Formats: sequence, structure tokens, C-alpha cells
Amino acid sequence: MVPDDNISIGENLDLESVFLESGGEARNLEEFKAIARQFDELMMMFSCAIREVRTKLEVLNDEFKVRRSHNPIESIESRVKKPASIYEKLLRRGFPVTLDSIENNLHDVAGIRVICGYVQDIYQIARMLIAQNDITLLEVKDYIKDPKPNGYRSLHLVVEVPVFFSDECRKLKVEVQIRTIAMDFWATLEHQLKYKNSGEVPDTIVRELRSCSDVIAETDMRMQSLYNSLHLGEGEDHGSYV
Ligand code: 0O2
Repeated sequence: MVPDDNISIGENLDLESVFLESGGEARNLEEFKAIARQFDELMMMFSCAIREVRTKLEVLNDEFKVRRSHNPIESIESRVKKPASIYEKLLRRGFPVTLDSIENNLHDVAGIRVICGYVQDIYQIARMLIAQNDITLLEVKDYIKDPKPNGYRSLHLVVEVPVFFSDECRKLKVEVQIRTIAMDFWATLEHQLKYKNSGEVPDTIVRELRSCSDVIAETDMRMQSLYNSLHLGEGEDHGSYV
């Protein structure tokens, strides 16, 4: 079935009211299907944006391996945000639940997590990524320099990347989280603890998590010093982002 003419990609579609009003009627079901198709298309575009940025990171890592015998990146994970999380975040932030709103108001629908060996690798990878002339840096949150009160540490970048489709070039936002293996270990376990306790973690545990994060940060620094002392002259980057 052909969707109604008044439903076109990128228009201010009110997903929430269509969901609520659909009630099994054919016309609304068609609208629902049309919107679902456009939602799928948007998610496909975000997943292509992830591939573009991921390839850039893999290229940098390969180059480092060959030219400098060093692997700055240990692993890369990526995901497109789940529909339920998108919906929850739009509501929590007071944004309309529309396709345009997803694209304009959320910066983490496409997410990439880069795990590095050393703290200096984080800043080096970040600088090299944003120096590329098709990448636009939209936002930086340096939770390494300024950790969250709970001890969360990571460098977050929001970048925009052009993606070429058959009939258009679309600029899409991708959130890149870059952290060390140690920071990732902490964040993964902290997330699991929070999730298992439905977000409610007793104060004693919160304090203990913060203390573990500080120990981890100290260890990251010591590992960086060990690396630098064995690779004299190679480590010009001293962990500063700008
Ligand atoms: P998921 O599953 O990664 O999508 P928000 O906190 O999302 O309302 P904003 O500005 O997007 O607002 O937050 P920010 O600070 O950029 O961080 C968002 C993401 O960073 C989170 O995504 C987590 O992946 C990670 N993060 C931030 N703070 C913490 C933390 O205290 N602990 C852990 N483990 N991870 C954190 P989402 O959307 O929560 O989840």
C-alpha cells in the first residue's frame, strides 16, 4: 500500500500521537507503517554514519601499527540507540517525539566507543579524527580532566560526518566515547551495578565506586609513565585535548 501523500521523510511527524491514535484502524495503521519505514531509514543512515567514522578510526590504528609499531586502539564497539531509549530521552529532555526531533535534538543515536591502551592514545586519536576535513566537531566533554562526581571518566566527542546516499549527502551526528581499558572496566561494572539496582545505589557503594575510579586513574597515569619511559621521544602528547 502507498502511504498517504501528507507523510514525507523529514517532515515534523508526530510519532507519539500516531502511535496513540492508531487503535487498529486501517488508515492509522498505514500511517504507522509509513512512519516505521521512515524511522528504519533514519536508523539505517545513522548506522552508515557509524561505519564512516569507524573506518576512519581503523585506518588511524592501522597506520600507527605500521609506522610507529604501536596500537593506540585496543577495540571499537558501536551501536545505534534502541527505539525505547530514543523515546525515553526525547521525553526526558522535553523534545517532541518526531523524526526531525530525533535527528536535530539527539546527538548519540549513533554511538562509537573506542578503547585505548593509554591515556595519551585517547587524545591523540581524538585530535587526528577531528583534524580530518570532512569531520566537524560539534561538542567535547572531557570527563577525564573533569570526571563526573561518581568517578566516570571518558572523553566524549560529538562529530558530524557526511554520508553519501544514492540521491543525497546527509550530515549525521555520531557520539564518540574514547577511554582506556581501565576506565572502560570501571564504567562497565558501574553500569551493571546501577542497572541491577534499578539506578538506586546506596551511598556507601557510590563512595566506593568513586574511590575505585581514583585508583584506576592513578594506575592509568603510572602505566603511561612506564610507557613513556620505554619510548623516550615518542610521547610528545601529554594528555591535553586542545
Ligand atoms: P547508552 O546505552 O550508552 O545509550 P544523558 O546523560 O544521556 O541524558 P548526555 O549529554 O548525552 O545526556 O550525556 P553524556 O554525559 O554525554 O553521556 C552519555 C553516555 O555516556 C551514556 O549513554 C553512557 O554511555 C556514558 N555515561 C555517562 N555517564 C556515565 C556514568 O556515570 N556511568 C557509565 N557507566 N556511563 C556513563 P546513555 O544514553 O546513558 O546510555
